[in-house]
Amino acid sequence: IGAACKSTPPKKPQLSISEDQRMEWWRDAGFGMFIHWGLYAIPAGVYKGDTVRGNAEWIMDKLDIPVKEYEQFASQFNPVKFDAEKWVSIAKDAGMKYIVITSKHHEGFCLWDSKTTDYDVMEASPFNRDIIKELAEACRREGIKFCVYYSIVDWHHPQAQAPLFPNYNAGQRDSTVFNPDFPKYYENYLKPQVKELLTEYGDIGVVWFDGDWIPDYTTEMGKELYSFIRDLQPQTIVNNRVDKGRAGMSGMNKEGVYAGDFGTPEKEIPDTGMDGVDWESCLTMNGSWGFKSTDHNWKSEKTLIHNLVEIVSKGGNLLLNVGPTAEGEIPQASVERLAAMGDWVEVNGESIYGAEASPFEKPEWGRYTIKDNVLYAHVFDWPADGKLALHPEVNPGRVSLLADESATLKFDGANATVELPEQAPDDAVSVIKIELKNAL
Ligand code: FHN
Repeated sequence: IGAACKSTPPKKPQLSISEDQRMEWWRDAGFGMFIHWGLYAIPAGVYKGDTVRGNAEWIMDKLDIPVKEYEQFASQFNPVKFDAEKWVSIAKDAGMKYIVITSKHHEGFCLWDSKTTDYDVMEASPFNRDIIKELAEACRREGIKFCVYYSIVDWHHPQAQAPLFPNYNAGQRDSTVFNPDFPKYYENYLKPQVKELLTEYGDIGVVWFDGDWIPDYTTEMGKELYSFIRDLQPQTIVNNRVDKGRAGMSGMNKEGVYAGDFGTPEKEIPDTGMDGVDWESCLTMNGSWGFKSTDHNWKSEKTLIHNLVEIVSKGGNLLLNVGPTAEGEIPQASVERLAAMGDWVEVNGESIYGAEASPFEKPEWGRYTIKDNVLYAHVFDWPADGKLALHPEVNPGRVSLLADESATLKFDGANATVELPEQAPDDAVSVIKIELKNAL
């Protein structure tokens, strides 16, 4: 009989993977790039002579720009200098292992070709290129995990708007305002968009939700969305802002049962680590997530390296932000700092990747990390007397300076002190590798 009967291939069983298996690459990665990019890069914090206070990506809300007026930026969005390969190599050279890009921020403009809306880079802008697709492919070519940020808040969609301010999104700031149509937005717009991102762009490392604070979004939706993603890509990690557990900018969950795989401290580093809790501090290099033309208050590379070491020494990850310009370039000030971080990580990365918090209190002169029974002493400030007093429980074998193996370090076992090389190195952070005789 004609064509052979086509048997439908057996449905691939969804691999049920454990949480530890799912989190393994992320726990080892330690360091990722956050990218805040959207129409807000065009005003870059300034509109009709007014400069937005704080984050530039909030300009639509903070300067009360009506939806119809803000939409005009879409026709101006033409980042001709966007080069996904270049962005990925900047991240990779910095020692970053994953990239999280704002696929859709609160403004509602989608950086991918969505079938749910024309308010996206393919339909509404002259750029007409699928940015999410290009970045995902560049990440895969370079072995960097591709991840997406997705905003639950949507200042452009009428069913996600606060009804008291039909043309403004200012109502989003009023946490008592409810939009009766929000469940329709959630079911018919938000979920289909998340499904597009999880089914049309290959493996997604992390879905980084944001906008969890709006009253219309419920914990029932959050838990359902988490399971929805788990079904689409069992290996994908989801942050805690998918649900309603986050206790403010500290980023950790309050008491209760909430969905999400890791906590999200924002623009801050927790005082201490938390045993058994996965968390990631997201930090900016200046004061704004989105590109802000007037904000030149850049953190030094030394501060950024200290931030990375501090976070890893407490068992967390650092998600460090860049805000590309409307032309599609990562600001030079960010590029320079990331290159300097990369130089440091190239020499000292073994004390960061896969390293964990040590059982010791942080010493005055710096921070400890630990991995495979090796203690890494990160020296922020060299003591004047050249003697690093180590924790009395430290019982090392060999000690060496990661940056300069030739430097002689004397170890006085009795007092657990490491003597420094004659000339203290001028690295932002020097790392002493202390091989421990006994497992801690
Ligand atoms: O409102 C957003 C803000 O624009 C930015 O995206 C940060 C990044 O974590 N999250 C929200 C503020 O908490």
